[in-house]
Amino acid sequence: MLTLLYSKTRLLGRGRTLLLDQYKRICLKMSRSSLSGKRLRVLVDMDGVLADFEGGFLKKYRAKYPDEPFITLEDRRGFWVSTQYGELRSDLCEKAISIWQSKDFFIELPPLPGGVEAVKEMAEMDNTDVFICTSPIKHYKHCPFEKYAWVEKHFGHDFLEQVILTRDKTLITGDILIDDKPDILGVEAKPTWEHVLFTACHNKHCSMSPSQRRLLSWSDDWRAILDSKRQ
Ligand code: DGP
Ligand code: MG
Repeated sequence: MLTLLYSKTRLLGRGRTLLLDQYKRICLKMSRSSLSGKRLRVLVDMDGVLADFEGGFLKKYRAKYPDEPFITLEDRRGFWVSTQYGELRSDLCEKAISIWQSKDFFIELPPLPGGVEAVKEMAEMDNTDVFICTSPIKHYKHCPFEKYAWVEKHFGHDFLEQVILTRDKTLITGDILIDDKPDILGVEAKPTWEHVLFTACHNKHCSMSPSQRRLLSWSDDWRAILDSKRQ
């Protein structure tokens, strides 16, 4: 297959060698997976798992609206920040939304402790593929660009290959999805992955089904969770 690609690329001219690099990388990945049997595919969420969405939001909200009431991280309940702010006072819902729709919100989110290091370690593990699987907000002016920029900033340019932007994570196949959203729903009723709930200020009080597992933080034993899924 590679020989074919080489000759095809020569015909296409030198300017296409970048394409060849891309093909080579894909072929290498394909041959690695067929030679070594089943590889573990780990999907890792970004906001609330790798990037501190809640802390970043509160800091910018308080800076922009210093005279308005706010909700401490201790008092956060429910996944949707805007819903809880709207319950506090109806106009605060829009004010909350204005924070994450602003330029530089996503790129400036601080990393959560240990997350970047853990994902880099996972990516180096034998028979393991790791992808950052994140849902962009529908106000797309800044968010998708800044999510890529965040990954490049903290993981380096090559890791952009591992980014999956989707509003529906049930469509993505994988063995594990580490995510702070308690209910991950979409068009696929039976996703292939096991959802491991990453503990966050908004979900720590949530009750869970006995079979569901949590990762309390990146200091928790994520390696054991990965190992439990290996054949
Ligand atoms: P994810 O972490 O991939 O599940 O992405 C969820 C996104 O939704 C993340 O950017 C945080 C954002 N988010 C949190 N609260 C709200 C909210 O109340 N409204 C909207 N539109 N987005 C929110
Ligand atoms: Mg999240």
